Amino acid sequence: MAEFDFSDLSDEDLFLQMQDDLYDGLADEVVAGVQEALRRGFSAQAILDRGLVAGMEIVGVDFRDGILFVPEVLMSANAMKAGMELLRPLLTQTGAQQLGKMVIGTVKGDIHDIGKNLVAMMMEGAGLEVIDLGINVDAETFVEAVKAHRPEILGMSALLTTTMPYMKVVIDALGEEGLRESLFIMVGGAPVTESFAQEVGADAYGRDAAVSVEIAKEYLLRRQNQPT
Ligand code: B1M
Repeated sequence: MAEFDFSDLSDEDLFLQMQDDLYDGLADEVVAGVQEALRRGFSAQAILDRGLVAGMEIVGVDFRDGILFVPEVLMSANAMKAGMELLRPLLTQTGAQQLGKMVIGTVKGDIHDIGKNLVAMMMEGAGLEVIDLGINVDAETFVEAVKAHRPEILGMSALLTTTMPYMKVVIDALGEEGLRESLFIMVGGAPVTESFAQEVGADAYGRDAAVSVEIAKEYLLRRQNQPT
């Protein structure tokens, strides 16, 4: 376990320490930092924004610049996931009635799942049942999941410029199976943009997890209020 005493730190230093520990891939320390922030009454969203996501942004920059390499980034990712696990109950707990169902996955060729997991957790928290297909999901698996679960919403995540075009492959495959029209398709991930979402024929672009939840809720409420 972490031996560092987090309780001595100011709030600002606590979050800076969390970012440092995430950068260094120290899962136990990240967990201890998150616990301390929760003890101080910070919301899950604040801990994500000021600690975990902020830390991962620094990792991303140094990864891009060749200062960090895959094994180190993997350790940071694991530390982030450990911190997120503590936030999971807060993010997924919902007093809301079941709003609808969503199938989500990271597209084929892509193994990045932190953002997708965050979106899934926050969707659950908003009252959606989420079927998470995981990473490296091919079009056939998306199609089969839509047939099996009949969700109102399908979400796709991609973090690589080389994998984001696969979103169109999935949307086309759903069209060929006659499943496209009944679905609201949302896409997201760091390289995805509003115009890319339109290009591939998605219904919405989710800039981040919070925005994605708002878009999904708005769509489901609109749908419920539509005369049948
Ligand atoms: Co990767 N990686 N990586 N990586 N990695 C990026 C994406 C990169 C931008 C880093 C860089 O160069 N700066 C770069 C991509 C460059 C590009 O394509 N233009 C890159 C690269 C190159 C690679 C490899 C090719 C490296 C290599 O092998 N040489 C390799 C590819 C592996 C593969 O997928 N085939 C690789 C591997 C890895 C690790 C395995 C080490 C690890 C992933 C671990 C894991 O996910 N379990 C990793 C990581 C951690 C990153 C960075 C550093 C962080 C990603 C992350 O988790 N961010 C990333 C740098 C960056 O993105 N700036 C990078 C935190 C997360 C909360 O944000 O995922 O953006 P994000 O999710 C947000 C929104 O985007 C949105 O909401 C989320 C929450 O707010 N969102 C959605 C995401 N999905 C959504 C779906 C929706 C809606 C919203 O649907 C409805």
